[in-house]
Amino acid sequence: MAQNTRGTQTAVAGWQRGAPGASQFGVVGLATMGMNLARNIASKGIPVSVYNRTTARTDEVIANHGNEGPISGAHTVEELVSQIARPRSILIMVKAGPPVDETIAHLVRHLDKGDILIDGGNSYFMDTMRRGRELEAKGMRFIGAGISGGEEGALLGPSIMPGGSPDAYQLVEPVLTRISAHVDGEPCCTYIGPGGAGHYVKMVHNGIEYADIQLIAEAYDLLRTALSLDAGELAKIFARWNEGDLESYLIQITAEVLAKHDATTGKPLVDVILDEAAQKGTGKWASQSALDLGIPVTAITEAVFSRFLSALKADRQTASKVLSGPSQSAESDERAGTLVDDVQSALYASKMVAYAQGFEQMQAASREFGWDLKLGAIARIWRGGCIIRARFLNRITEAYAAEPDLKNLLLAPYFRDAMASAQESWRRVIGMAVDRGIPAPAFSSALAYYDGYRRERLPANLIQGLRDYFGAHTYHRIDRQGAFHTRWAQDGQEVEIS
Ligand code: NBP
Repeated sequence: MAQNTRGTQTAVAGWQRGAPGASQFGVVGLATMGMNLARNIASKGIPVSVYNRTTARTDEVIANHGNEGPISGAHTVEELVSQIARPRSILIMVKAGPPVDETIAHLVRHLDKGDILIDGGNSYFMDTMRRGRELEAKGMRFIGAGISGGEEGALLGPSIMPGGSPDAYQLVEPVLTRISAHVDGEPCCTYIGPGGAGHYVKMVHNGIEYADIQLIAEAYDLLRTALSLDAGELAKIFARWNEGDLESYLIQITAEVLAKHDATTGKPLVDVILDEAAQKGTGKWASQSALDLGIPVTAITEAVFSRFLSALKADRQTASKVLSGPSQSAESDERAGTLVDDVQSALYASKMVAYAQGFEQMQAASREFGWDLKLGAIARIWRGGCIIRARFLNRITEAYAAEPDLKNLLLAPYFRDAMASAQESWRRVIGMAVDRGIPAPAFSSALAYYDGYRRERLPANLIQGLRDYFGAHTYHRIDRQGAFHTRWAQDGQEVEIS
């Protein structure tokens, strides 16, 4: 008998630590994520063998957590492989990039045909497609699984987005669904699609997470700057927002971060944190892929650009002494009274745009790569475990359930109506930000997207005219089929090209 993480006893008939074939699962890479996923698996009574390149880390994990459930440590890959029952299922949780290839190459030498490797890190989806092809050629099966939820999610139940070999998924599904988060009795794990589909969806999840975080930061900055609210007052506002439509993990932790005081200075911790945001690249990949697909994911891309701008701290310090802005004046009492509610509405509307764009990107990728992504099911598995989990995701699931081929979420009745009721506030907030010189790039670009998307006629007619003038790129007419060119600088005559 062993104690699992929830303190209940785990009985595994006949399980013997380290015995050949005694484990149902393997985990390679025991940093934060791998260790906690292995503990999660063991806490469900599923025997798991673990291995880490630096063996001291394996020993440390077994010493600290070996009594939580059936976990065996292995000091070599050979030892790990020998401990796992066939066909073997091994989850790789090492740093994304070359370490994944090195780990696969090392493992493959000791595996048999039919064994299953699962890469649960934040791998680039094109790498996942390549690895799947290479492993399949060797008779092995590969799953690229996006896993979201950070340290706590990995331990208590993440959102899992597995893609790749469907028959391999059937074999590992019982374990993956068991360790995932559950909402309304449903697991936050479902088969996403072939090839790199799982990692693609995780990449877009992270892109939406970037946008969501940027929007929250802009809401904080707008209220802080315009109303001179301190961190404690802002914490209360975010806590209140978390009781309405905005209810989500990110809004909840925003309230907690704002309420925290620094032990050294006694000031709100947020006020002593440097204003330079780092990134690991998944938001940038999401933007790059959207550019390749021709899908305007402006909120995600603005969030990535905003992190770049934040990183130019020294340049901003110089510019702050050189460049002028509007004269700052306190908000009138009248405007201040409604500003908090207006920012709440603007945040919700901008967030709806960010999600609509992310889902449109997944729809385009699904077409491009032949993945047949089920967008409603993706929203369903994001309701729990992951960083962007939110009440609002139920609305997305419902929208796709009502209309699986929905072109854009904003067209679904709930979103259409919510945008209509938020837009006056949204416009007031952006007007105020512009008047006062407060940067709100994600709020503003989301509104510009909304206004562009709902316009039947955009000024691209003039763009086409200009392109035709300087480059003879031709244009289409609204009243006739075919491509046309005007000899602008010659006789001014229009000619039909095809
Ligand atoms: P890290 O991304 O920090 O990677 C550390 C692990 O990679 C250690 O086990 C390390 O072994 C191993 N490793 C490295 Br580095 N190079 C290796 C190599 N050449 N061969 C074998 N092992 C190697 O770990 P993490 O933060 O737990 O994240 C794991 C994956 O999950 C990453 O892809 C990450 O992006 C993703 N992810 C992380 C989070 C999060 O909240 N941290 C959330 C969601 C997804 P060593 O001990 O011997 O150096």
